Amino acid sequence: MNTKRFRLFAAALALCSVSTFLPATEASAQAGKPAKALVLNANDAMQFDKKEFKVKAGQKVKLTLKHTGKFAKQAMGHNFVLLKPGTDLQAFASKANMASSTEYIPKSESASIVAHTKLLGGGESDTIEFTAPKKGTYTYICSFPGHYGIMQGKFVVE
Ligand SMILES: [Cu+2]
Repeated sequence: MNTKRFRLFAAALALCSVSTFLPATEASAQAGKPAKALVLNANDAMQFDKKEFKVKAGQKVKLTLKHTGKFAKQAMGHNFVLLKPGTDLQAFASKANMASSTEYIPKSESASIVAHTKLLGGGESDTIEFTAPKKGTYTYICSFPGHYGIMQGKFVVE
């Protein structure tokens, strides 16, 4: 097979793998569009500055979490953890509390996590890119011990 044919073949394969995750209309409507940039700030008073985001299914999302405070991450660490609908927040958080070696991302619960940032201290930021999952209302939290009760919001996929 020549190179040109091979490229076409590879492109067709890539399209097939996308369409297994999303209905064809949603995937094709979002394909090739620039990522939607979202910014979420977290501070030393244990607060996120936004309570809701709205994106489209299949849309590329580029999310930046900024810790605008001054405290070290051991004292006032923040992250962004996007959870699948139906996740028991309390159960997830208690697993997260014990996961200090993985910065409060519990490996045993990875099936409940859509995407997450690193754990940040004051002045730090982290940007992650992911594809918005299927339609639904997802919850995001900070999984640092004791934070999720206040530090949470809705991530609505339309
Ligand atoms: Cu936090």
